[in-house]
Amino acid sequence: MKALVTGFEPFGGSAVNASAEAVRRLPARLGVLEIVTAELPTSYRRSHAALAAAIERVSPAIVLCTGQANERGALCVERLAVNLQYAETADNDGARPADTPVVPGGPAAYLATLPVRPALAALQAAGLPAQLSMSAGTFVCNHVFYHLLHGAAGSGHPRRGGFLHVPALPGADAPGAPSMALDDIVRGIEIVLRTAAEGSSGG
Ligand code: PCA
Repeated sequence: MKALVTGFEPFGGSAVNASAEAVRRLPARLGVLEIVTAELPTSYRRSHAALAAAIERVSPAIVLCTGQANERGALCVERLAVNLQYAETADNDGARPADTPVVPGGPAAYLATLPVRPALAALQAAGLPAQLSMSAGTFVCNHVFYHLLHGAAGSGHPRRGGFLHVPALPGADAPGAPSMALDDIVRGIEIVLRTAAEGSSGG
């Protein structure tokens, strides 16, 4: 079974993005899963085409997109992608949409098709700070997540799609800002992938 896992390039003036660093460290195989990784541009205009091209190339059963959420101190299993774009600060192309839809005429929201509760339970059982999240925001992460689920709703591929927001790496942000060690982020992504491979598609 193939899984495509994506991270994002740095954005907002940061030199690193924890999601891309973690995704680069994933093994090529994880139990029954063959893992293929890709790094997406932090761009409203270019990110979903890069994701669609990777899905086309790999034909994965599972797609897990990951991104960094600066203000969060836990791994956040996202439940919902919304059809709304609003940027506090510009993306890497200088775009700052203000309340525009991701897909004009598309549904207001999609639910993740990964088993989110089993993923949360497995993360917590491993001792990692984790929570379910009802909002991936309105920036490029939500944009990509919405496109992933919108595409899957139309084509049936991938069967399971989800999004994991990860904290920044220690020292990458202002002193005292929430962070998580890279090894723990990598372990968290692996746990979500294993759960997606095993679990039901409910949750
Ligand atoms: N985080 C941003 C976009 C890229 C990333 O890693 C977000 O949360 O939307």
